[in-house]
Amino acid sequence: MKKTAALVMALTAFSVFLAASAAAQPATSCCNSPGVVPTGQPGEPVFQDLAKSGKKCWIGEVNYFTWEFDKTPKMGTSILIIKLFDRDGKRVSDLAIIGRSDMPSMRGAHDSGEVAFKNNKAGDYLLPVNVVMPGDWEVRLTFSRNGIVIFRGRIAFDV
Ligand SMILES: [Cu+2]
Repeated sequence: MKKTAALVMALTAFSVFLAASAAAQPATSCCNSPGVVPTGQPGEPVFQDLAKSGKKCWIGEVNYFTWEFDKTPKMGTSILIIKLFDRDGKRVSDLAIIGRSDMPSMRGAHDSGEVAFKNNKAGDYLLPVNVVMPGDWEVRLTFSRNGIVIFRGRIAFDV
């Protein structure tokens, strides 16, 4: 009986201690929990949707380009071809272009990573795109001059 009473008293004292220490916590300690922080990375670059295949896509007022696939994309490898021009319509190849393909609906599942386009003799920029599953696909394009990104665009297509 005595033992029980002592235990009850000890528990009561402990509860009071817990309540006191909880009250002593700063009121702001609840904030900054991961759930409160907005998801998505701040400053994530925006890739604007490009004009249709064969249409002029302007990069500022200095260059424009057109894009096309060597064939309608289907399962397997298609080649994405970009032709770059100066403002007067003369073919140029003085920009670096990087492509990255993936399926938007399952981002990361088939991410190609950033792959540099390669120039052929005519100055076309070429990128093999590996379509490994039917569905929605995209290629994100990044254009750079002397290491500085000057344009980002996105091609979306279904297979
Ligand atoms: Cu997929």
